[in-house]
Amino acid sequence: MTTEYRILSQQQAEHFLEHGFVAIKGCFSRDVAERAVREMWSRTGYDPDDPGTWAQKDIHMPGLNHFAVKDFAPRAWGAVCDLVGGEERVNGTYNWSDAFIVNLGVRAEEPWAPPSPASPGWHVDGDFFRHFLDSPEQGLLTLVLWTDVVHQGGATFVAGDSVAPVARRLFEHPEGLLPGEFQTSALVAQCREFLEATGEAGDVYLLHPFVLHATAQNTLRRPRVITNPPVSLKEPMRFDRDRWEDHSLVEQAVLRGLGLDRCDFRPTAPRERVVPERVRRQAEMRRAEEARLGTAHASLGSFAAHAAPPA
Ligand SMILES: O=C(O)CCC(=O)C(=O)O
Ligand SMILES: [Fe+2]
Repeated sequence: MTTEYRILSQQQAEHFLEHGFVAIKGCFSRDVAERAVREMWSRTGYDPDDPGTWAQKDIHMPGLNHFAVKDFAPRAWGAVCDLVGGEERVNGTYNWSDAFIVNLGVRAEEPWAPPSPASPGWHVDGDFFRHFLDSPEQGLLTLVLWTDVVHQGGATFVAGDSVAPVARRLFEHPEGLLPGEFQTSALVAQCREFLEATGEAGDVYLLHPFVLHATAQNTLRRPRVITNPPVSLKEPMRFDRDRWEDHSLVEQAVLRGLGLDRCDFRPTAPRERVVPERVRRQAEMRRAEEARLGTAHASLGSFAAHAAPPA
């Protein structure tokens, strides 16, 4: 029995189960992306034409403006619903923001090395909660591309076959794992499928929340801008639904990774929020941006109002 999806083809659904992600092309226009990137530059205070001013190479900006994906990028929204098992499973309004992650030349001085278990920084997203196999806080990992992103130009490193080892680790730890407790080196050592998440401004990668990924080298020093807004689920995932097809694609991928048809998972410790160091750092960055931009700050985010998805 096959499920009808709003946006995804059967092939894309199968690709997600097999490789941990789908890429949805052209979710918003290049014009809107360019406006967003102009705002990013004015917030940094760097001169886009003078790399000598790019003091920091890996910038994680605070989100100042939030906007509904449903309006801004309807096809991305439809695909998110397809992956998590329907709109009714999404918690609240799914928003994106201008919390830009900018790679201006990470490890540019080192010779290029393709993604491999030896690359530094492999992690799963979700630095703000204790992770269980069924956690609802990070329903999907999303990479929104605001610039063109090219080979050797800071395209996020992705381990496409990492869902299974991460699922097994979480299955073996019903008490949950804090963000630093995954021991990702041992997990990524089990992976063989490494790729760079390249694409064009306006493309969106939707990845399984268990996909290991890492900040990439940008030996080209070509400015690369993305965001990574999580999707939050209303309820924890379930792996014991009455019919197989009632499981979302994300849940099906977990069961596939575990080699099980169903599983009655119960956390043995309470769900827990964690306040990451990132929150304090970003509050500080926000104050620095405000001091530099003054009232101009208030008018940022207008790019979102100009969204007109390409035909
Ligand atoms: O900059 C990137 O490509 C990845 C960033 C990332 O994975 C994160 O901030 O969680
Ligand atoms: Fe990440």
